[in-house]
Amino acid sequence: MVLAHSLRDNGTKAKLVALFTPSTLQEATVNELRTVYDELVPVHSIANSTPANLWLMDRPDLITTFTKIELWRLTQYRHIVYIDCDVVAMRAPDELLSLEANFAAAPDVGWPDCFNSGVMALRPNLQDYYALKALAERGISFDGADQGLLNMHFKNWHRLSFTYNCTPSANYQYIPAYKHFQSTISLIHFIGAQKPWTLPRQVAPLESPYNQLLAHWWGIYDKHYRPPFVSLAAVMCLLRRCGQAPDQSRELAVLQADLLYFGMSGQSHIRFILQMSPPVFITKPLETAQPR
Ligand SMILES: [Mn+2]
Repeated sequence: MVLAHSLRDNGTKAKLVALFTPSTLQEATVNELRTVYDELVPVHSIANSTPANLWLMDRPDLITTFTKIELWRLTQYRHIVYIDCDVVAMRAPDELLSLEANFAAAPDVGWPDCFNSGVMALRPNLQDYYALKALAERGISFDGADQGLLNMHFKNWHRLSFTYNCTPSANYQYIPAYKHFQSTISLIHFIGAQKPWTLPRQVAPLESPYNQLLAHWWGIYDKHYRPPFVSLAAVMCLLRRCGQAPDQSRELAVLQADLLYFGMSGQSHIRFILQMSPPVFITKPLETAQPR
């Protein structure tokens, strides 16, 4: 959602399409996607049935990333600029849609002879699709995920500038280069197991490039999804009123309070506050209190 908003806020003229796996998403989530994407394309999830190499990276969570192969089957599109959902746009990279190359990507910061598969400009075709599918079925991928597999297939890739897939969350950072090229960055990619939505809005030190980019991601989220400011006092008031409500309504009140105060990512925060200071919740309710 943040990715789509960041592209639109930066004036993209491209049609925005989201790939999704119906088996793993709730209908409400799919409907939410519909509000920002022009088109949704359901795809089957493709798991790696021999995932041993994933453990080399300690990333068993990447087990179904072979699903990206489905991109090459979408021959209804001539060009696709694929962008991972953990990317945020600083400007719209529309020019990538008119590249001559069959396949283009930016170097991976951990091994720059390989490309990072979080941003790819490609032309769907069944030849590549079946070749990639065959590799996937045999579990051929040096890292057990899509990136290893795709790098084994596309050996002569057209190199895109790192500004199209800048990865500030990597362990190694070349800060002087970041400062030098900062104004030309198109896409920021939050690689690794930690994602902006699992991290707080503000992380110290605030001036570090990574933490500023994290705050930028949250800025877009808040601009589009955080309701107008609600004070913590108002939230606590709401919780107090539900103090003696039946369990189910209490649960609802906690979620409602989370949503009001923290936005969608804050669900654990209110729960944490309640665990730390249960009196807030046990306070004798007003006689007239109605569960909300
Ligand atoms: Mn990614």
